[in-house]
Amino acid sequence: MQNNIKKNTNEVSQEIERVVLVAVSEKGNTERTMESVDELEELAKTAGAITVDKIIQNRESVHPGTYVGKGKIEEIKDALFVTKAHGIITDDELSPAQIKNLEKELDCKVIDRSLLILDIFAKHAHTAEGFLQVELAQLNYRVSRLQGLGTSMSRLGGGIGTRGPGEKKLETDRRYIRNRISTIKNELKDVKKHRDMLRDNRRKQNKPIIAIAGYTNAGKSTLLNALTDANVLEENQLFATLDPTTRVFTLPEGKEIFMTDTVGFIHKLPHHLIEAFQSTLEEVAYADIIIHVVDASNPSYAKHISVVYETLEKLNASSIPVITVFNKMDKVSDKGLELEDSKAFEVCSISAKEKTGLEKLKEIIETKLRDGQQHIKVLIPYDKGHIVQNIRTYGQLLEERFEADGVYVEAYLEEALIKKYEI
Ligand SMILES: Nc1nc2c(ncn2[C@@H]2O[C@H](COP(=O)(O)OP(=O)(O)OP(=O)(O)O)[C@@H](O)[C@H]2O)c(=O)[nH]1
Ligand SMILES: [Mg+2]
Repeated sequence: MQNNIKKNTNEVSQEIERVVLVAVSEKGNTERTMESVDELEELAKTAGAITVDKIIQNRESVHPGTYVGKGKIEEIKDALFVTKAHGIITDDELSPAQIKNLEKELDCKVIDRSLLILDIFAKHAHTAEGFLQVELAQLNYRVSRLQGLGTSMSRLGGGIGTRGPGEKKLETDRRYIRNRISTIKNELKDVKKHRDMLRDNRRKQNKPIIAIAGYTNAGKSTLLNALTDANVLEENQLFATLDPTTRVFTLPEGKEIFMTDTVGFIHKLPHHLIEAFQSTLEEVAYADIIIHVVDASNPSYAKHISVVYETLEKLNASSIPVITVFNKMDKVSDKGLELEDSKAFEVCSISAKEKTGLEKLKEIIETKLRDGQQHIKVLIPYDKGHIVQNIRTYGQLLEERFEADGVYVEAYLEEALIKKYEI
């Protein structure tokens, strides 16, 4: 990102990193590769770099030694010369040998998609847990690439790939890294314990938990803010949210639920990040319902939907019922757009920003939470007051009226409880 920071007395001049994006389109899948490169450009922008050229090579498979073939390397050299770029960013994760060879051939900084995403995570981490998780992912990425990477890491001097949590300079010494990895893993065990405890406390409150999940930048935080006064950062940036935020939300009929905003998913999410962010990402696996937010104005939304389901599967969350919410409808010009998701039990269209379609969404949530519950209208004698209390806790109390012979209750309650209380 911004390197060569020169401090004058009252001015900081920053040189924006200029990058050439490089991708390999395997087996002629050009359209998909172009979408992926467009996304890579968004990632580079979020990291603070400007894309000055994009070079795509069609190949049967990536070159094992240099990612692209010989002829393409010459083309990249020319592009670097003409555009005065500082380096290249590849659309796939590179092996240590590929990085080393490309650096040697091109004599410039070589960043891959994973390192770029790690860099954005480092930039956006705000909490102790976020810092630890990002640092762990970065160190694991580094330790697997230390051989031959020494020159690269020391030569970078700054910019993408060198940012560490808390602006700490990342070390490249192998022993230091190994020690640090085990320290962080221990610290993360405590963090996980704390997170488990918070989750248990929430469970004890018997409020259903709804996780808002989806592709990065789909509008998850905007939706949480629209429904509650969570005040979560919403930004036109990828991975603005790294730490889950949970808020209590009251549905129109009075039932209280927990809503959790989670970290976004992306195509080719680096496996180091999935491992390091396990405890954050798995919040979604503990939900009763997942609200899957889709940016319907993004031409690649169908691809995003499949990435989200693949990621949910990796997180063991694929059996949780999903409501798919097509968001940013205010930006969709084609009103006849077929918005479908066969894996969701219900879909709806909204604009989180303009707060439209939210009533329908709330109705869908209420209906789903009533699954397996029956509508009851009963009079409960005063000496069985505890039953009313339990209906309040375990069911959905719609009306409660104190009459001469007892409490009149209208509610939704599970059949098993109706039998148990003989009501
Ligand atoms: N036009 C329009 N923009 C929206 C809508 N919802 C969200 N946005 C914008 O989309 C951008 C991303 O929104 P966020 O809520 O930060 O998205 P997110 O899914 O939380 O993203 P990450 O946390 O980065 O994964 C912001 O600039 C929002 O203002 C919408 O309904 N319409
Ligand atoms: Mg967010």
